Amino acid sequence: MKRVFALLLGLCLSAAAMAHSYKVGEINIVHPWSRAMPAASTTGGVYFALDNKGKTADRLVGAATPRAETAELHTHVNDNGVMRMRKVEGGVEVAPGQQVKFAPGGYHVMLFGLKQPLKAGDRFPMTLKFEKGGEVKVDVVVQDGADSHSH
Ligand SMILES: [Cu+2]
Repeated sequence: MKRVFALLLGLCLSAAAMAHSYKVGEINIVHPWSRAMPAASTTGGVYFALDNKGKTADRLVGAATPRAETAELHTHVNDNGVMRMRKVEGGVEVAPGQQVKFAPGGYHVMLFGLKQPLKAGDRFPMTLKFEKGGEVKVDVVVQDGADSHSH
């Protein structure tokens, strides 16, 4: 019985950790994920990689999710040795042949006013808006850390 449970757990974990990706215009959105947060937290971050395999640049200009009141594009800047978050004005460009990573400590989609805590194993929908490609709906997987999956 114990062994069956362990096996099922293993299957669930690998299904949740499996990389998923989406395409809009020239851009591939690889493995959107969010870090699990304590239940009291009302903010969170969403991360993914943007791959441009096409011949023209595109630009991520916005994000929205029913899971939070607002979603903003953020980056971290070094302000005299102190890392601070800053809202990205004008979007994030992805040049042809380039990959732009949204990851902890760098670019991220910041969620404010979470309507439900971010619990590991959850999934929630998010819409990403690109200047040329338009809008695409992705599923964000909530997980404990960046290293629980591989590409
Ligand atoms: Cu932020």
